[in-house]
Amino acid sequence: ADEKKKLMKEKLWKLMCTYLPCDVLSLQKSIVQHVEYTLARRRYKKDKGSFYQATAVSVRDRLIERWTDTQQYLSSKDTKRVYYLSLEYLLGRNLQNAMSCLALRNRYAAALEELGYKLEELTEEERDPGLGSGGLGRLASCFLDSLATLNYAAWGYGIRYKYGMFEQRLIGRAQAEFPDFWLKEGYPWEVERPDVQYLVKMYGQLEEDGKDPVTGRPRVNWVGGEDVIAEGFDIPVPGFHTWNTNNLRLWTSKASCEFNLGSFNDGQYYAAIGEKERSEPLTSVLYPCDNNAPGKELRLRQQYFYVSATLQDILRRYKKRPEHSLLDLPRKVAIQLNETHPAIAIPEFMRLLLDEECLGWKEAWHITQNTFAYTNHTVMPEALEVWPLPLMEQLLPRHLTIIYEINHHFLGEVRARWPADQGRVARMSIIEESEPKLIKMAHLAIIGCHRVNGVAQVHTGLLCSSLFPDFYEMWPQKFVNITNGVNHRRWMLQANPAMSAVISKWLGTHDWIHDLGLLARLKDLSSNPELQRDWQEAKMYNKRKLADFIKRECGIVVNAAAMFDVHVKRIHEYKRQLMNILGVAYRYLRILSLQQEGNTEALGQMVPRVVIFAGKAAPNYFVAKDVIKLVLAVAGRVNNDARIGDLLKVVFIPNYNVSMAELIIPGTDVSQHISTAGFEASGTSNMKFCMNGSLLLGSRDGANLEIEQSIGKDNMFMFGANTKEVDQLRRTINFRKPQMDGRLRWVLEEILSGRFGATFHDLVNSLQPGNDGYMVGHDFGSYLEANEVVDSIFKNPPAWTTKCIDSCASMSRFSSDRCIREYAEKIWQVVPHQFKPPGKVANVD
Ligand code: RUG
Repeated sequence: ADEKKKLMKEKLWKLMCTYLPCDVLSLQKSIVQHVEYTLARRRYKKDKGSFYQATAVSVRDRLIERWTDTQQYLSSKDTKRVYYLSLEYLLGRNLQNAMSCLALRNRYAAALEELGYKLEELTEEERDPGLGSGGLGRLASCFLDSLATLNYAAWGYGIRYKYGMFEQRLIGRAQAEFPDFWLKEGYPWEVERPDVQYLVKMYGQLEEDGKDPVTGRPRVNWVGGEDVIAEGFDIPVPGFHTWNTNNLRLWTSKASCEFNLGSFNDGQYYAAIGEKERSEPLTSVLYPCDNNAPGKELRLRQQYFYVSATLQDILRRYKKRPEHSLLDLPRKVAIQLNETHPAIAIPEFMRLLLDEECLGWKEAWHITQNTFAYTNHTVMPEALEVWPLPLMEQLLPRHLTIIYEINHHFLGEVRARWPADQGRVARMSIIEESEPKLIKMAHLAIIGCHRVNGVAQVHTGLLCSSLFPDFYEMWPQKFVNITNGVNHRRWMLQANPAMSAVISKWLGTHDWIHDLGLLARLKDLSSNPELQRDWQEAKMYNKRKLADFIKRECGIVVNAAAMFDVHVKRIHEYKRQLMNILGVAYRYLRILSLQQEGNTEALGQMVPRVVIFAGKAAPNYFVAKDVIKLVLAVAGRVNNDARIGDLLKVVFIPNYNVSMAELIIPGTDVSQHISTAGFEASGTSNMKFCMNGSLLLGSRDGANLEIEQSIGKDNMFMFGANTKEVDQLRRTINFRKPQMDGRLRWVLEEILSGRFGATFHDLVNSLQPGNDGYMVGHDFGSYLEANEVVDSIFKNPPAWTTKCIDSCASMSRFSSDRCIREYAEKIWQVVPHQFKPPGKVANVD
């Protein structure tokens, strides 16, 4: 019997160690088999949707081999692991990315071609999982890609929202929101893990239960309440041209009535079903706010649910090795909190260590502080999360007692260091003594973590000087800056194959894909007319693609020879789309007035522009929705005015998302990043545009400043007040009544006169001196002047192209690879571990 068992084991081992073949015929077989057997569809029926799904599953099969190998290897090495906790991920489409990572893109394209499908067309079948609302979620996805590519042992954890970021449609010249049920056709990249389930408890009461015999601490039992089950879904995250494949685990909520069979047997069948109904919506919907805390009970429940499941999972994995002692955990585990959204992890981890693992307070606190780190992404007061204390008490009574205790110990330290400074104690407390009392999650995160980082130099500076100066004074070594970065493989190689081919041709190598520093060599060539011609052709190709898309989506015909001026991001007052559209209205009025004057010379000097907007406004953010209305109103007026012709067109593309960004960014000449200084923590699309040979029109804010340092002042169109000036202006906003720029006054009067349809009283009023907190009026003049400089240089294509090439060539610092290496070194203390596959695996693309 033993011999039989051994043979069986050997057989199984052999079979499981057989890697799937990747020649064209095998890929075809695998695709067709998935159409027939996995999807149960007729393979001879032409159906792009099925063939996309089957191709995706075929690619996923090949990812899974690498994924299990990687995980097994990392376990065997007992490496330190990084866990990235984010409530948002904007993954974008996966098919192209995964194929390029596996170096199988060309083979799949060939395989599909023979089956009658174009890979590019199948790619379009993939729906973006909109599991994030803006830059924060996209950053998290870029990080996951770089972590895998650089061979760091890292997992992402998040929520598998059933409804992602809402679908934006434009109805009656306004934004309308529709649910985004992104899972409608299923999601072929995920693997359900019914075997990975955890119970998460909420509500209930605390009962005192004597003293712990070991630690001597009073023991409390958290009883009653509701249990919800968290079930994991895994998405493999491939590295580029490495076998290493990491994991993104997303949690979905399930009712725990499977555990309450008693209810059924008690005749409470309907009550049990009711419980199921109540638990499932927990992970239904993503709150679509960006830089704004929704403050809803459901949001806190989502945060806790996901954090609790994640930490249970991390501890279970850690404890699998008997030699692992909890005291050593920070040597093996680093947990990064992406914003304060998962900050409830601090008291939850303490609870698990104190109540489940029976550690003493000191040990538990030491482990927690040395394991966690926190990234802050905003200084905006409305985005800093606070939770009403009564809500915390009701939902998470045990956590509230732990928060009290953390605060008690912490304030003790503050008092010891600054005796008799009661003001400081009140400022630094986790609890705001308001009515109702509030729990400040940022304070909790700073106290509970060993590192706090901002996401651009100016932003980190503000954290230390304005937002958390007391904490900075207490723990200066805790605060570090790590400027954001983006995954250039997605944003250049995948999104812009035309420009990437030009780069590879002129560098004579593809190696820049691994080492973006190599781009610097292009600087010596940037005025070479032949390189310029290749560059301009690639840009024109991308602009034509974008023009076709605009015609299809918006019914507006634009001239690809015009300057494509793009402003795409969440709609927010601080991002100042309003200033842009007022500038557009000014341009329109000026063209008309020049025409009236018969000033043909000035008209002849004007550069035709297509001004393109895209972005979503939070559904309850009425000012932002008004801005969209104004953009659409101006667009309606300008585009239908026969006198304007090609000189000006205004486009608002609905439902901006990652895959649309991949189309828009490469087709852009100039892009706008014009937030009020001191408000945009970093911005990351500025980096993507610059990498794609677009010049930036930017304010002195966030990462714009560092981009300017890297690419040179002459290559960037900067304007407006800097952070200090804005701060000063805002302090005196109620006393000063500055004269409004005459051009702005003209535009506002025209708007109020009904020239653009509705009169937009509220928006106009928000710009009156005293009300204009985002300094639109202050910066408007310098903004228009910067725009004139943009025009004048665009008229000189060689000068323009030199700037574009020079800028792109100077962007290596903004790769997420650099950024992740900094996190690894400054915060996580981890090194890469690359799995070497058995035998020789050639990169086949
Ligand atoms: O607004 C910030 C961006 O400036 C930044 O680039 C991005 C990634 O760091 O995060 C954005 N953000 C901040 N999104 N939500 C928040 C606060 O909840």
